[in-house]
Amino acid sequence: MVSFESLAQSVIAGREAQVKEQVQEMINAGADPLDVINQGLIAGMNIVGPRFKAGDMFVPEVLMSAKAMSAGIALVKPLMTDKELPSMGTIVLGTVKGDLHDIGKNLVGMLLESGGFRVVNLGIDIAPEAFVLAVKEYKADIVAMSALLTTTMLGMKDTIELIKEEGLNVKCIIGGAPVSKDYADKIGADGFAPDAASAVDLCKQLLSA
Ligand code: B12
Repeated sequence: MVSFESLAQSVIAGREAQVKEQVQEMINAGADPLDVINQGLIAGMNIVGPRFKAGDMFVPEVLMSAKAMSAGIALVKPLMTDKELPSMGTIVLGTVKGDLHDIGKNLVGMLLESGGFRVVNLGIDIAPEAFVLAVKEYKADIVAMSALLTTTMLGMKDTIELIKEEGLNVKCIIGGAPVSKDYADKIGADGFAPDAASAVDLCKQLLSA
């Protein structure tokens, strides 16, 4: 059987076809789906995150790795019960109202997923009411909002206000090029992260606190 180390390397290299082949081979050989995920697929992404943060890997490469990892997970997922699927918590993710930028948000989503979180990606142009509905429906632990325009950043404040008004027990984090730690503090967000790898650390920190 192909080794977990070799599967992890295929994820790091972003070779989707090879990842699928190796995962299928492991499934056929009777490997434990959870081991395939943790020791192969996620182990690979665990190398990608820090490399990206350190500037040794760039956005297109990270996207390819994340896509390869997701393709592998899609193959093993049907073999597992919901109970077995590793989950660090549920995160509702979206780009705020009026904003159509989603490259960074999707990268954040992929790294969070590879970090073991269940991610509900609502997409772009998400109104505060839609965030609130999703938090209730998916019993989210964290709401993660992205904005790339100075004009749409205000949507984050509106969403946090509505969440507080509704009395929901959920952490709110924000990110995107025009957003800062100062802005997060100002609007009462629980956290800010400058990039996708830091977003994973931030969520782990918030949920372990
Ligand atoms: C690609 C792009 C587009 C694409 C978007 C395609 C898509 N599917 O996303 C298109 C062409 C559609 C577009 C449209 C527009 N754009 Co545009 N766009 C960009 C561009 C060049 C890159 C953005 C990007 O993808 N970066 C790469 C990703 C990986 O980085 P990122 O988004 O910052 O995400 C990282 C972090 O911020 C963080 N992060 C992101 N989200 C989150 C969320 C959380 C919770 C956390 C913790 C972290 C986090 O992690 C990510 C990964 O490390 C930027 C310029 C720039 N350099 O930022 C302009 C830019 C954002 N756009 C701009 C503008 C003005 C527009 C338009 C208004 C242009 C127009 N006149 O039509 C429209 C607006 C459309 C709309 N309503 O949203 C301006 C914004 C100016 C401002 N300050 O408001 C910018 C800065 C360009 C500029 N210098 O003028 N755009």
